Parts: sequence; C-alpha cells; structure tokens
Amino acid sequence: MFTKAIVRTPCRNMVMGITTSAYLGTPDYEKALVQHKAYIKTLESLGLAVTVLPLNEAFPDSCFVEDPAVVTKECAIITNPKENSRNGEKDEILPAISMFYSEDQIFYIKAPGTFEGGDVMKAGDTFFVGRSARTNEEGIAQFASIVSAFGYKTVAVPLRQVLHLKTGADYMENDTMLLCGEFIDRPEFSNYRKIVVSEEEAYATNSLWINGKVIVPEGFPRTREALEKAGYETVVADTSEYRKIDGGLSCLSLRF
Ligand code: CIR
Repeated sequence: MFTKAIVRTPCRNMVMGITTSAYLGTPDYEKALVQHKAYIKTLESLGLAVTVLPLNEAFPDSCFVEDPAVVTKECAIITNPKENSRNGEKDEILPAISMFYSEDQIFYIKAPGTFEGGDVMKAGDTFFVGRSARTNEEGIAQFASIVSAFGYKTVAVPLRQVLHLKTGADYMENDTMLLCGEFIDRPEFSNYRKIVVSEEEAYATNSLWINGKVIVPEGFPRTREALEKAGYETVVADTSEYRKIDGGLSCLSLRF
C-alpha cells in the first residue's frame, strides 16, 4: 500500500521536453496543467497524501519526478539522469526526498553510472531494472548494491525498442504483469500472469497500480477492458499532453 506521493507542476518549458513523439504535436501547456490537477485528485482519491513541488522552468522535463529518484519503504536513491537537460533534476528533487527520508536513508547513483527511475519496476522484493539508453550497467550495479542491503534482489532487463522499462512492462501486483512488445516473451517475466497490450495501445502499458486500483490513460479502451476482465477496478486519467513528450502515468509521480 502507498500512503504518499510527490509530484511537480509542469513548467511552460515542457514544450521543449525531450521527445520521440513529435508527430503527436507540441503539448498544450494550459491543458497539461488541467490534466496535472486531475492526476493529483486521482492520486488523492486513491488514498495518497500528495506533496506538490513548484514548477521549475530550468528543467523542461522536471514534471517527470519518477526519473531523478527511486523511493522504497526503507530508503531513497537519487539517480543520475543520462540526458544533460535532465541531469540537474537530481539536485532539485533532493530537498523533497529529504522531507521524508533521513540522510542515512538516502543513497546516490554516481558517474559513470547513469540511471533513471522510469527503468525501475518493483515486484515484491525484486527490482527489475531496464538496461536502456538512459540506464547503464554501472548504474544498475550501484543500484543493486544499495538495495541488496535492504533485502531486495535486482534483475537487469535489456531493452531496445522503448525509452524506459516501464514504458513496456508494468507490475499490477497479484503476480501480474502488463506487458507490450519486446517484453511479452522476456524470460525474466515468464513466471508471472501476463496481460498483453497490443501495439496500437502500447502507451497504455504504463498504467499505474495504486492501492488495489489501476489508473489507465484515457483513450485505450482495450487495455482497460483487459484489466477489468483480469479483476482490476480501473480509473481513467488523461495524459495526452505528457504523451507528446514521451511521458506516461507513472513518470508523473513518486509513490511510497
Ligand atoms: C524524457 O525523455 O526524459 C522525458 N521527455 C520523458 C520521461 C518519461 N519518464 C518516464 O518514463 N519515467
């Protein structure tokens, strides 16, 4: 169960966020703000106390707070985002993390390790970590060594086609994975019940389990139906403006 979340209001410069989805157009900032408020309300309705950090124009992608930190019950890890325009987000998130974790509970991924929280999927006491264009072997080794002290196992999952691991593989608790594309047949996930997402609805793979319910992005009815058929109660949130800069539901918050 989660009780808390951290989010950051998107800044106007989000229109300059890193993207591979330019074909979807430029984010509409006013609409993004409305969607962000609704996202916060949804988290609150699922029982989370949400800390809202102020917008930060220096970092166009800074609303995606999931990437500069990983939070667990026992500790928090400040990551080392690979892209220059995002790397400083690690310093901006630290004060917020320090509100909830003492100094001896906070750990750091250091260069030459690179690491982004979007690559981290926790399933029970295992952390699956995407070895991606953003998260390298050295970053994963540092992460594994930090969390092993708290009894967690780390399993690296190579990926080729998507940005982060959670772009294409998300844990829905109950031994169930929501999987798309290159992850459907990965041996690392062979022992889990699988809900397969079609290529047309690939974006909806990044749905978010919170306290027994699943938030699904708006506009992906088949994934929603598949989740409901598998026994989940779903809630819908519109993230269309974040999708335009490769952001999904999980990227917009840290949950703990
Ligand atoms: C980026 O490319 O870094 C951002 N535009 C999107 C980050 C999405 N974050 C995530 O999947 N955790």
